[in-house]
Amino acid sequence: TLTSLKKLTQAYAVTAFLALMIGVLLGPLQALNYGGINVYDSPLLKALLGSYYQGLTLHGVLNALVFTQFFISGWMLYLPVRDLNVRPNMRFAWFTYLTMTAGLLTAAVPLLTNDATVLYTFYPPLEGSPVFYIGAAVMVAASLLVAGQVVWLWLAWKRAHPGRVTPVVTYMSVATWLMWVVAALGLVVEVVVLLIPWSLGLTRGVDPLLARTLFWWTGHPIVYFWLLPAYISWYAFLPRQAGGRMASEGLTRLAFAMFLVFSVPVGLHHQYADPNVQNTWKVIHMFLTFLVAVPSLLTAFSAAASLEDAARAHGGRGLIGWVRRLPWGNASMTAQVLAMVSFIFGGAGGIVNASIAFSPVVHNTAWIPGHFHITVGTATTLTFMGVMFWLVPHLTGKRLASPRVALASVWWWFTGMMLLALGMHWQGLAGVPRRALVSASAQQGVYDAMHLGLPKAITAASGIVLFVAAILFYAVLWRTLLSRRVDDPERTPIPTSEAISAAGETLADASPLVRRTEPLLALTFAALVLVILVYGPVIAPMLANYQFIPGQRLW
Ligand code: HAS
Repeated sequence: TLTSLKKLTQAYAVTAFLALMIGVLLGPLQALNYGGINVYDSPLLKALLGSYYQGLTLHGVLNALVFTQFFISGWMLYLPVRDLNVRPNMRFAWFTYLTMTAGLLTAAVPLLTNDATVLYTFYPPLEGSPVFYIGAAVMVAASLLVAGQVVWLWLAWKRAHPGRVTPVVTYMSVATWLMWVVAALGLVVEVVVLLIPWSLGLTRGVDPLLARTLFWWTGHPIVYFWLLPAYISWYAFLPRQAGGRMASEGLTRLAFAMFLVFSVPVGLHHQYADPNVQNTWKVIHMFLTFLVAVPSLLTAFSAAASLEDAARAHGGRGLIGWVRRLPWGNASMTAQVLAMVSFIFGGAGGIVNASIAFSPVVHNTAWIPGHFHITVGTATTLTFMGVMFWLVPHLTGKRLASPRVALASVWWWFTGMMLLALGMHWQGLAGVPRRALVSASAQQGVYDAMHLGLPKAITAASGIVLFVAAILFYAVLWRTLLSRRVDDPERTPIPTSEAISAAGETLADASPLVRRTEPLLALTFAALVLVILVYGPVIAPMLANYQFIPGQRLW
């Protein structure tokens, strides 16, 4: 079973990183566009891509949706199974992987033929081929099957171990999967009930406002579905990699319990500009958004505490001088710490976005892609890149090829993303829109008149820096994967950390915090109730006023 499980995890991870590789190659085209250089008009790209929007759709779907979902599904099945030492039904697990891959291949056809150029948000009335929506639905359904399998295994473990505290890695994984189940409901209803019948021509039209609302029901918590698997690494594995211990198991559990309850009822912060939604509800979603930032602030505290603990244990001194004593030669640790550093800015920007008073300044401008490249592009992606440096040797028994190149690749990635964020936030504040071919000659004059030479140059340069980072990273990854097996894979163990403040084995001995956060199913129920309370009054009038708007095509 273990060999099969490792192969499955490898299959998920390799599929994810293949998707990212294609998506990342399209990235510099976007960055150059915001640098005022339109490479989409070059003969080669004209032959390959239907338009800027097709390139942008592929970039967003592959990086944000496909890469994340495949990596996370493998990662968050593998970790709890190893943590609990249970035997999953491997046939079912492989079936799920194959279903997800079938969904991906199905959705890929219209994406590649320019029949689903609807961007990764697929807002109606922009209309794509039904094949795209069906493929996407199958992919999401497969992720829910993984969720079901993990929750099932955890419940079986609980039955077999009454009175025991769920081990912390499993706790974090199950909480994330349960959050995703509540979160995915919006997207499932949008795609299955609204978009698929509409794109098949079975309904007269679709209501864009209702569809967007259901989309953001899932669309905001999906960012925590991308972030929390990285947090699992920051909490459970990074401390050991840095030579130290997790700060507090209780605090870790509290953070994940809060994410489970508060991640979903916040989606209206993406819709402040939408008409026909009462301001009261927008403001309520805003306050709940501020609340869901709290577990990230707890994480910032815990992560910094465990890094400081590690560095001081190795002779680190001074208020911030201890930082030098972290093992900066370790590419896996470095990737994750750099991901955290960038996330300080990404998180702060998120709080600006969420503030209803600031939102009109930044909404739909280049600021927003600036924000999400130092969240999903680093906190998530750079962390997963760092994880791969130990996960691949652990799964395969192969040694990491060229650790120095691996180290260089993560510094290049971090630098590229920080430059991109700087250039894009700057341009956004000046009013440059997002999702637009700003380098097209018709609009060029407007942006030239804005004297944005420096931020444009920074953005264009970031695309090149990220391109180099990707070449370095993939050279290491493919060389490692294609090398020969030299070790027993278990010689590279999962770097599970001990905790300074552990939870204890039994619920009877555990602290009140650990005991109260243990019932994850009850917390899921609370999350559902909260979602119904804050979405019910928003969605009910939309249903009563359902509008049939015909589809439009962008390409
Ligand atoms: Fe966001 C838009 C608000 C987090 C991703 N976001 C987006 C979009 C994406 C995205 C993809 O309220 C674009 C969607 C689209 O296409 O339209 N976001 C937030 C808020 C947070 C947040 C409040 N976002 C994320 C994360 C993402 C992500 C995480 C991906 C993984 N976002 C928004 C809003 C919009 C938005 C509005 C809509 C904008 C609009 O107008 O359209 C919060 O969760 C952030 C909390 C985070 C923190 C930071 C904690 C810091 C940590 C690091 C500590 C560092 C250490 C390092 C310890 C408070 C944990 C120590 C260093 C040493 C060297 C020792």
